[in-house]
Amino acid sequence: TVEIKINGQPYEVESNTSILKAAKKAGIKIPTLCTHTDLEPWAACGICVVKVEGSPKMVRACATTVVPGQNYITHDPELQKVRRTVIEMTLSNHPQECLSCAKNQICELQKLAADFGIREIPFPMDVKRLPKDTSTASLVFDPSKCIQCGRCAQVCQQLQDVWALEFLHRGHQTRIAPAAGVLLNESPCIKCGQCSAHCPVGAIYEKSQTQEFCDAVEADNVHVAVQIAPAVRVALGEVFGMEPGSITTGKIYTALRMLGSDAVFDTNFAADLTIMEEGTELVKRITTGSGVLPQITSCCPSWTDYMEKYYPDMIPHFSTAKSPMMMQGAVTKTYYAEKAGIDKESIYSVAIMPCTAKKYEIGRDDNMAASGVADVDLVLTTRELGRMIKAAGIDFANLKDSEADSPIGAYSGAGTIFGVTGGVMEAAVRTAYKLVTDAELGDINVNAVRGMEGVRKGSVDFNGTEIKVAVAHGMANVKSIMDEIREANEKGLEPPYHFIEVMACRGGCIAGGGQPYGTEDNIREKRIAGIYSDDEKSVVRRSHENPEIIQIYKDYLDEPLSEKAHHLLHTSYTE
Ligand code: HC0
Ligand code: SF4
Repeated sequence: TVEIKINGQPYEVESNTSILKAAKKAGIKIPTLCTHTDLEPWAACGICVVKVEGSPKMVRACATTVVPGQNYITHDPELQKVRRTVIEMTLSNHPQECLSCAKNQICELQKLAADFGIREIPFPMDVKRLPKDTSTASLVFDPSKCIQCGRCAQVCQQLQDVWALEFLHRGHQTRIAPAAGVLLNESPCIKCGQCSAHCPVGAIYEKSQTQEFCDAVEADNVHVAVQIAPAVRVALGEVFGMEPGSITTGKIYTALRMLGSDAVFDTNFAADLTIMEEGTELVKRITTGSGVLPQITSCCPSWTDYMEKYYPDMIPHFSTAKSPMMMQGAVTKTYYAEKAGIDKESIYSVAIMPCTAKKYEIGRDDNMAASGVADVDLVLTTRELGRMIKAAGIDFANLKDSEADSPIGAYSGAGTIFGVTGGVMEAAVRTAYKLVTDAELGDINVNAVRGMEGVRKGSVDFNGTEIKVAVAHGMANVKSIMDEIREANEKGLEPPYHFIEVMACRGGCIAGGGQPYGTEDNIREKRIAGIYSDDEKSVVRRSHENPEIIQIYKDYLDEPLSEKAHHLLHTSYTE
């Protein structure tokens, strides 16, 4: 640590930390628009300027490391004037459409303008309107609202290694856009939505489809069946002022019924179903030598898209199991429809997801493959559900809990941990162990695959057989593992692993691109703790012990990988 002063007060801070972070630790907020704790600073916006006592220059707090003994002035009239001018210039070149903006009330520029008490815009310019890019099913990119802070491009490049977004042109013409000026759906974009989750203003946001939900609820003879994803339950509360990580599953079920849903199910049920199929597939690959190893998870649609674009040679490694969302849709329109005596054509199947790529996933070909009609009709993000609940005047934080509907609503703790990085792996291990050894795993918490390291490798002892596993999250972290597998394949070596889990977003779905704004590592940790505590509180913690899972195989699917299961629950990939 080093000793510094901030506004004359002594502090001991970590060496090599930035002035911005040191001040934050000391409880002093230096405003900024371009930095984010997920990203390296690149000093774009110029709002975080501070003074070093004794020096005539102002420095940018985000990109300047503390020097022992220095005294930093973070707030004085001159600094405030500089910051105010930058904010006024930004506002001058920004559409004045706050009332109808996707980020109204949560926009960081709007907040700064409010904090600085800006009452008029001194240099109003004619804002150049550029067309909105609505080319993907997931996102809307409105370049007119872009303030060139660069966060989206940094996220897309640093965290996701996709490089769909970059700075085009130079000088005052600079703007952020897909490389080479193409539309987003013509770019390498994987629809993860991390750009939208990091945009401080309303320049990139999810394609809002809440009206479609309202229309379905209003329509005659439409049976609206909704599922909620694992990660939604530990984040939605944030929209209503609850602590990140608060488990609100029962409140969400209640709210969905108040919004007019006819049946409320849980994607966690299908996560258990995925484990039955994907776990059995894994065990088959290990014990019979049919199919290549390692098996790689395929439930993250951004990862699937990325793999098809960049690692098509890995297709044989991909589990053929559909994602839980797609499985839930498939059994909603078949098994549930038959049991409830409802015509599948009249069911409108809605998925509430922490993810923008899930909107893209239902456009993939196999959405029609199971039931003959669309298995999932509509995907809404956690943010969209939050808005619908607000618009309906529902006091979410004080709602009573209710239960999901049968026969596809019950879930185990293994199903819920799908929402965190390493969770699919851990859930699979809990069931694969039973399938291989015919005994139950002693310590059910598989700590080897937990944590926030970008790549985690470990092994699990299956009664004398060592099962080697690896987990990667944040798309930029997947390369080292894929290269290892590719090299082993090319040289004809033993596969380095048996099973790999990949999630595109840092932390897994709990930090998906459709979650409430403001996701940073401290929030990720709280949501993850919420998920693990949901698992710990569950009476049933292994997918194969979920009574509704046992029932669906008995009544309908026969056994994992049966012909019917193959038809309804498995998919294929294209180069
Ligand atoms: Fe996920 Fe899923 S865990 S991808 O992160 O597998 O979005 O929450 O719903 O489908 O279950 C997202 C979350 C899901 C799926 C599940 C998987
Ligand atoms: Fe990049 Fe993901 Fe945004 Fe696409 S959705 S531009 S891949 S950050």
